[in-house]
Amino acid sequence: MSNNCHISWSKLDQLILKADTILLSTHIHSDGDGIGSELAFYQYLVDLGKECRIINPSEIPNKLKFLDSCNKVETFNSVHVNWLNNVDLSIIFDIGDYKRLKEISNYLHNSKTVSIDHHPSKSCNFFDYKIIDSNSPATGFMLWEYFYYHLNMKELSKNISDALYTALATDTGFFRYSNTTAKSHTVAAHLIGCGTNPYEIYSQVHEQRNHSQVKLLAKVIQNLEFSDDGKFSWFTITQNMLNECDAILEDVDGFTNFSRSINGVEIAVMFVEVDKHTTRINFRSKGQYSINDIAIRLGGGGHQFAAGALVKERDLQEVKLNTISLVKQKLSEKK
Ligand SMILES: [Mn+2]
Repeated sequence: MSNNCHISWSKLDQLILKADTILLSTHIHSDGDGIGSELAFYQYLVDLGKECRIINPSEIPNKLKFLDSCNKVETFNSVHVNWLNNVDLSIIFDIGDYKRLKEISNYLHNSKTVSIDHHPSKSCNFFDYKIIDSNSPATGFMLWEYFYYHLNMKELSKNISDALYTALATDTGFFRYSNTTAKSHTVAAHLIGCGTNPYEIYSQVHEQRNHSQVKLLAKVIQNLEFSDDGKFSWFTITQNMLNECDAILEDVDGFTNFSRSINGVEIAVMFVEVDKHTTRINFRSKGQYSINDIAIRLGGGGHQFAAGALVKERDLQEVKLNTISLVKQKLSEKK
């Protein structure tokens, strides 16, 4: 495999070399890419003899717990403050915007901070050093390049391999989305060669749906709405619906992709009532229309065809009307 990697990793090596204690973290509502990247890097750093902790702003999703059989992923609470205040180096994966670290971002002023990310970076000076590759399908893919090319690690342990495979597979929709390339498959093939079993990972991530989630999906399907031309599909999940199905916010994962999968739909949007004054919006596009510009206008961000926003201090109906009109406007513009 040829190395077409243009990233300079040497600075990261120097920072790791100088650090004794290292924090790893990722964004709130962590996903397979964030958790996989953290766990792969954790294993690498512990093997180097570093004191390392993974502390995230929110709980690890149930469907990813199989990766963390040793319970290394912690959720931030006040007992971590002292450790965070004294940490030498913080490496943050897949963050997009440092605000998605939530409270953790308040305690990193004494450490060197590094962002490793494939999101288009929001211009901010929060991090001392940023390693960004927005052409990369996943942050875990970037780490694979670091290990394989920069560190010449041609053999990866199954722990690291499973974690990186999960990162790459989940961010590419198991090698279906438009960010899937020949290189994604080449990397996957290498990881399978290191012992990863693709079906085992797929089954863990996508074949453990609980009954609450299926009940909620049934409600969503019944309440799907469409624009007149059928290009735009949206749906709403209220707190009432969650309660009726005994479901939690994590259960809505993948629903927007489901509505995007409908014939003719180009843009799918999910509205989730987080509380009376907070709405979470997810955007998915089939690839003809970019939607992250709308997410950014609403205070969020993300990738060109997969983005989101959390809108506060406005009620659900108002947020919906505003967003629906922005999407319809986008669809009426020339491509
Ligand atoms: Mn990612």
